[in-house]
Amino acid sequence: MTTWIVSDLHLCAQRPAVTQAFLHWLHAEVATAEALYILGDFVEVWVGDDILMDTAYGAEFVPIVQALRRLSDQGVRLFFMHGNRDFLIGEAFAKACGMQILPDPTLLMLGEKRMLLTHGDALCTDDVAYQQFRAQVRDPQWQQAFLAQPLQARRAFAEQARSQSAQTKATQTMAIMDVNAEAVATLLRAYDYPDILLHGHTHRPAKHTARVDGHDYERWVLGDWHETAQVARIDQADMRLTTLTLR
Ligand code: LP5
Ligand code: MN
Repeated sequence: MTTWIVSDLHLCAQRPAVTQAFLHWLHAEVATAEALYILGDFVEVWVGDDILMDTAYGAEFVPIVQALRRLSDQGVRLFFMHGNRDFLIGEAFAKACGMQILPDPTLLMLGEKRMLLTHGDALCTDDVAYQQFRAQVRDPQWQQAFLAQPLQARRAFAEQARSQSAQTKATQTMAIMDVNAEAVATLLRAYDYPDILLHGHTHRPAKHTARVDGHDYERWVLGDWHETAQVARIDQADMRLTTLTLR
């Protein structure tokens, strides 16, 4: 049976074709799979699970929740890890979808192989402004205070954060916004040198091979979802990056 690992779908009402393609793919491929791992930035922006109750803003998520829930009820195991856009996805949303929230990072055993899964943003340590922002918004107290604000106010903050982020990114080099080699090495050491490190976030799909402390490893980078999506497909010993065509 197949295990799928995807990342960075950035689902939103502004790009209905991607949501449609995702729903179609769930039905066509994931329904017969063993498991699906979504490694963050599943949605473009998430400001709290109560958005599901909002008739105006929650509507776009209803078919997504229903489709995931159907798969979960049929026995497909669904896992979710937070990204930098949807770190506020909580247990209520996860439960509605039938997904289990995983810590970042999470080690996955695939037969003989050990694969470490992460969103990838924590590895971009050269991006100092982002790491400061991350430390703030991942703080449980900050999240509690943020979630206590009215939905409209949270949406407005998120919009400001998005436009500030776009401005900041325009002034930064690609190198600063990529993973830092020493951060990768530190993570691999901490997990006793997994065979594969798999992440998204940078939207630079690739398979890198490298070596740390004398241990060979592969770093698989998943892509974001547009006309195509680079995802990981695992069928027992056969583990590969593959491209989905999203129509
Ligand atoms: O997301 P992307 O691809 O644009 O860039 C990321 C980093 N930026 C972010 C910020 C998110 O995009 C913001 C949206 C998250 C919404 C979540 C809920 C609401 C939270 C509300 C917070 C107040 O993740 C970007 C990296 C880039 O990846 C590459 O790795 O460089 O990081 C930055 O741009 C760093 C900036 O300094 C982040 C600035 C956000 C500032 C928020 C303050 C606005 C609130 C104003 C209140 C008066
Ligand atoms: Mn991301």
